[in-house]
Amino acid sequence: MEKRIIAATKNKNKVREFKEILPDYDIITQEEAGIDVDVVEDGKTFAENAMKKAQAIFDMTHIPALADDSGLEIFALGGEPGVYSARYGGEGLDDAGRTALVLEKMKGIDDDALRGAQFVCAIAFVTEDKTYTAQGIVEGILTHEPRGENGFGYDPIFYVPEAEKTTAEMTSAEKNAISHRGRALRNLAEQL
Ligand code: ITT
Repeated sequence: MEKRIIAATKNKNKVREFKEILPDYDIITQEEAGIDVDVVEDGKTFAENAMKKAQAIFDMTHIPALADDSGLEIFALGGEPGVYSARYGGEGLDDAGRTALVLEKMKGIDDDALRGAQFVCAIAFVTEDKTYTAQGIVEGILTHEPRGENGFGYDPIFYVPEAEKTTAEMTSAEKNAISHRGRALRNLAEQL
């Protein structure tokens, strides 16, 4: 199978992790392919949104297109922010603002047993003759304050008990070994 893939994402951190997790593939960015589109993410599920992104970029390029729709589901908040993870609290917030908002919403919920959350990653890979899907999940506990400088998004507040670290305190190799994205992409690789 052709090893060249286009990453159907505008998130540079996702592209970096795609390359780390799938070193055998030649992964190019939308920027490198000269594409600047914002695919409307109006699906109700991660899987639906991943499919929309991969299909749209494949249709424009005819290069096998890999999309990731992912996010943080907090059990005590009924699964919020979920598919809205990237825009939680509105467009004006950055990663630090969104993690602060999560910590604010979790104020008063002090027992770790009630601070459970999961990162979910849905992958869609659209090629000329076949479409593949995969999903990965990692469970953790929300911290009370940000910890660690690595990763992106909600990593500084996502503590993984088995590792005794937040995903922002892990090296990228450590994170990829247990992460929702690592699990989903390794599952995809097995299908290819
Ligand atoms: P694209 O749609 O262009 O791929 P995006 O950042 O908007 O980029 P999503 O809609 O899938 O992507 O939103 C995912 C958000 O969930 C992301 O912006 C982070 O806030 C959060 N997230 C996903 N994976 C994460 C990870 O590994 N570590 C920390 N936060 C993560």
